[in-house]
Amino acid sequence: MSDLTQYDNIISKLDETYSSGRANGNLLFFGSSVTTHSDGGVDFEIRLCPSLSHKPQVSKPVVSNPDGPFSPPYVPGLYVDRLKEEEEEYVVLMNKYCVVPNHFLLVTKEFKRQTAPLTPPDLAAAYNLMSAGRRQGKNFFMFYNCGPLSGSSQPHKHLQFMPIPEEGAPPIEKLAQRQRLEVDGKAFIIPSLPYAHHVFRLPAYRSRPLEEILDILTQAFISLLDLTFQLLRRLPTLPEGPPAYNVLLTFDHLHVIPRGRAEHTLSQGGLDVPVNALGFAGMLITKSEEEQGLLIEESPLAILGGVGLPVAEGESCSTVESSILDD
Ligand code: B4P
Repeated sequence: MSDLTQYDNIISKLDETYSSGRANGNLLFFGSSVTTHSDGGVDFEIRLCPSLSHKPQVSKPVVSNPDGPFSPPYVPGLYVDRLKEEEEEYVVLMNKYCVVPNHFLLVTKEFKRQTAPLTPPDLAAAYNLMSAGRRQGKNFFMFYNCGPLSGSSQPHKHLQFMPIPEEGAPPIEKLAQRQRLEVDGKAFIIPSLPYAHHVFRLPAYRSRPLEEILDILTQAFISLLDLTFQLLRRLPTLPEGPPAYNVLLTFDHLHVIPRGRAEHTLSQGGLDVPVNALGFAGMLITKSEEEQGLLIEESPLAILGGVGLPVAEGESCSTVESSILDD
């Protein structure tokens, strides 16, 4: 059993690190406003963030740290703490370019690639951070952008944690919660979503010993990844580069969404809309009112369909995998 107090310590340091990071100029906050737009049963959160157009391009070389911002020396104002899960060491950093306060990152201490799948320690650390948040009345979900086509921009492995209101859930997660499953312990798809995806319903928070839940989470990830690769193998042409997919983790579900493209080109105006895992949580971001209008006109679900992969034939039913849960 890993040391859970390290997770509590990290969560309790977030507010202060966020405030001091902003005050000393190491953490840049971009103000935004949110509109809800319903599309195909999903209440999409469309965030308008004009100041994001002034954000520097992360592809530019960082003079202060040639190994990248997620390797030492860390910017002191963004560094929260380190932690260890099994044999894996991590650091927790505040997101430098923050749209939602307290958005933070879990970064591998040694350089690992962002094209690598999540490991059992990655998943355990994510679940433990979310649980520590819950113990302190702070709700987070985790997202992971795997591979260049998934919307990632940093090559060093990092999982991201997005705050959400207590009792709240990202819009597509709410749709997953509404699915009535005939059996537990099987991957399922949400029939109304027009892109390939697989979801696994996790045992309720604290309904089983932590070790058991973490084991189920690992088995669920392996099972969803296997389904993703089966789907990729059936495609007539593989998307370019290493396999790309997004992962979302809440207390109730694990979602894996394979990607075919990093951006969707809007049919009106030809603008390219980049989409990361947050898009598949039902949260899209735009930098201008014009872009926001065009995005809504195009339909958020069509945009997700444009950057995802087609649903495999025969996967229209809601459960798709053999059981991994012991009764
Ligand atoms: P990636 O996995 O590589 O990519 P990303 O989340 O899509 O963010 P990207 O970097 O492409 O930024 P974008 O303009 O799309 O994650 C890298 C993460 O590291 C990001 O969170 C990034 O901000 C952060 N980062 C980069 N350099 C850093 C440094 N030196 N130190 C610490 N952290 C660093 O989006 C800009 C911001 O808006 C991002 O924070 C993104 O997560 C957020 N965002 C995007 N869509 C959103 C939505 N729908 N709602 C709320 N926020 C949203």
